[in-house]
Amino acid sequence: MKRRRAFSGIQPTGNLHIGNYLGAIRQWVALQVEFESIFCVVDLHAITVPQDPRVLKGKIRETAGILFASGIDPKTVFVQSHICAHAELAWILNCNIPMGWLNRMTQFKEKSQRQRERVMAGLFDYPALMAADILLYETDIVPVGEDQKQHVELARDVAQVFNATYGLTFKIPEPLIPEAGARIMGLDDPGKKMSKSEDRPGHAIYLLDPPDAIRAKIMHATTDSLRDVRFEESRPGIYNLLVIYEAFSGLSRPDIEARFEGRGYADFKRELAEVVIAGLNPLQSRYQEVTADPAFLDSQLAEGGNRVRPLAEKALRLAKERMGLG
Ligand code: ATP
Ligand code: LTN
Repeated sequence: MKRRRAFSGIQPTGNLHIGNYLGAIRQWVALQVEFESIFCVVDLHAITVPQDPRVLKGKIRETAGILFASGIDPKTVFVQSHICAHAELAWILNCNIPMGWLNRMTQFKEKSQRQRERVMAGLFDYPALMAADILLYETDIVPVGEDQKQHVELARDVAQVFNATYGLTFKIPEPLIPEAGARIMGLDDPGKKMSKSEDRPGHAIYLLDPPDAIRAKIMHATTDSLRDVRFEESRPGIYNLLVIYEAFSGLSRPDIEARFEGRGYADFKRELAEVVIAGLNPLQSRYQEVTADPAFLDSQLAEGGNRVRPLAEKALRLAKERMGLG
């Protein structure tokens, strides 16, 4: 029987952090067994906000290297801009997405506030390109963190409207959100999600952070003035740290609370740092190996693109035909 297909994407911007790992990458690794998987380094999404061209190229390799080092099969990874069909289908979908849908996207609202006067049309249109990514591959499931659910829903909506208007063309995808780690918050501000675009030093734990940096960041993480180590959402700082502990240790919430009964925050934070360091250790040591030869890494990405291009081209051809183009 044909395996169902999983598709997801990650932007080659900033430094990947434990939110990206727990909310997305780790889940992708596990899903490879059950699903035929395709993962995309979405460089066209990255340029929806200004990027330094000299940095972007290196970030594409770094992102791919982290995926490979985490246990993603290199054969299933490609770079978005290597396949023209993404931009082309995005344009076609653009002409089928009402402005009102895009106006409701919370990510746009947040990011456009940060960019102020430099908000480009591409940032507003970001969900159309993401819908194209997903719909080009007859995707069944889209494993993402909580923050991307709204975008996956927009992809479903546009696929449904397109199918109803022009005849069956696209498969309708489902989002898949992990149970633990779907939304890791900033260490310095547990009211905001941990994000690559925030560059304050104590905000995020990066996947390539050395052990001492991880210890320092966790010891300085914002908590409250209480003492007991318990999962209570009304105490966002300690709650976020506990969620991180839960995700890396695999222990249940009652077991974690029992373990730290009467021990206080400092003790808990020390132990959390060691759990995170140990959890990232295999990834960090493999990263050096898989990125040692950049030319080889580039060739793996080119091959990844060659493998999936026929699928994308077939889906694009059908969409164009349905609309009476060309
Ligand atoms: P940016 O802040 O620049 O938008 P990002 O940190 O959100 O970047 P992306 O490349 O947009 O990173 O996201 C890659 C994947 O990581 C997505 O599936 C996203 O849902 C997930 N993700 C991002 N941040 C978090 C977080 N704080 N907690 C859990 N999952 C996250
Ligand atoms: N918007 C996503 C990245 C992304 C994506 C996709 C995820 C681009 N295309 C297709 C899933 C499917 C993000 O910012 N994390």
